[in-house]
Amino acid sequence: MEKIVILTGAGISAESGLGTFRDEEGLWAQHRIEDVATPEAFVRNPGLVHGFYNARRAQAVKANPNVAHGALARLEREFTGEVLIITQNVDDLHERAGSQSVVHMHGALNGALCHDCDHRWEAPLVMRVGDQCPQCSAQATRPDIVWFGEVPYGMEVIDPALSTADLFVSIGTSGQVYPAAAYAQHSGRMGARTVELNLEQAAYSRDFDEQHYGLATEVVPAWVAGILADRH
Ligand code: BV8
Repeated sequence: MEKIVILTGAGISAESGLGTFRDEEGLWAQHRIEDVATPEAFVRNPGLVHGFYNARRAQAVKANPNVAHGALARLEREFTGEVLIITQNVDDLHERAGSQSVVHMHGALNGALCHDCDHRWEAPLVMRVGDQCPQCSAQATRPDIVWFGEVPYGMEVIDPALSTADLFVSIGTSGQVYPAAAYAQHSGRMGARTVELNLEQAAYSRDFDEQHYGLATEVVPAWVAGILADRH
């Protein structure tokens, strides 16, 4: 059975109003990664880090999936083979668009974690320093996000999927964060055909067999329609 593995990044949620990271007005232009997206930053200034994720959580709750998220959910429904989405994004727009097979390799804004007892629960809209873990009552709660220097989630699903994919498609990512940035090369070496759907050429575009550039809301639905047409 044919298997399509899709990697998504901030670009697929850009037209839902959620900031990307490395575009000129992106999140990393407003905050230094070292100050808000590393474990050391959280130890140094947990209030600042909670504030950064509280703001993004509030924005994500107000955002709506766009037609690119919808097209991927359609692909999963109508494609005769298997579809897996590996997302670097921490919003839940893929799920709200109807996708069911989604791996959040960098965690999720709607997840909370206790760094004392490893308990996980649905994050409140606002997380504060001093909040108690519902399980062990320690004041040790953090966003369930994978920061730089931490091990991404879902590797036990991702690695086999990359090795068995027939088609690997990367959507709306600048390919600058590892290990995700190496996925196209890895799956291509294992025999997958690799496709890049992006706003413009990225640093790692040469890793792909095929590229389609433009807004995700235009390029992704068109690409999905092509895939489904070829298989009917
Ligand atoms: C790890 C947290 C070990 C949540 C994030 C030196 C060399 C190589 C690697 C390293 C190195 N030094 C350190 C590392 C490792 C490090 C790393 O890669 N650093 C980089 C900066 C060099 N990686 C790690 O630490 C990772 N962990 O390596 O552990 C390990 C490895 C393997 C196995 C076991 C253990 C952990 C990385 C996770 C960090 N957390 N996020 C959050 O705050 O969101 S990363 C952050 O960047 C987000 O998750 C984001 O998704 C991700 C990638 O960014 P993009 O999604 O690509 O977004 P970006 O803005 O960059 O690009 C947007 C794209 O969309 C652009 O192409 C743009 O053109 C396009 N676009 C814009 N608008 C549209 C559009 N496309 C279509 N339509 C539009 N409308």
